[in-house]
Amino acid sequence: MKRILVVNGPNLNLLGIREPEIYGKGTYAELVKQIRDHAAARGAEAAVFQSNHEGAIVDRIQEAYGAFDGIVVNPAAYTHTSVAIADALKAVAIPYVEVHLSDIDAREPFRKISYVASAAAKRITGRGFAGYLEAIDFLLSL
Ligand code: CA2
Repeated sequence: MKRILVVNGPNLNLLGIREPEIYGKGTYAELVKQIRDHAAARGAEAAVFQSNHEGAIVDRIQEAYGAFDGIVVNPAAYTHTSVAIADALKAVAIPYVEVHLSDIDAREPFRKISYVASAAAKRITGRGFAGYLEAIDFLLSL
């Protein structure tokens, strides 16, 4: 059975609480359920992780080495700042998809910079929760 790790960065645990016009109305718990159900329907397994701490995200990515077939990552604000998360993703050499709920290229200029983009197998932005499910399908097709 293929295993997919989904990694979510800071504040995504607050989904559904504020800014529904940018991030949608769904809660974080609903996102996790959709991801798990989607993977299971395709005969795969998804492990979902969220942290507000950069080092904890680096640790989780390192632990994925040899244990997962693909990673779906939304580093949230760390997308635009973290060389450490980008390095960890490169180090484990597991194919990964960069996902963002919003269209980061259509927002503030600082959101156009992504440290994880260059080594990503695919980038999906502005598709809301569906972006995570499309990312899983892409990774399972590899
Ligand atoms: O669009 C995305 O998925 C982002 O990765 C979300 C990050 C943002 O910093 C990135 O530029 C784009 C922020 C997630 C914050 O989530 C919230 C949830 C509820 C209320 C407020 C923010």
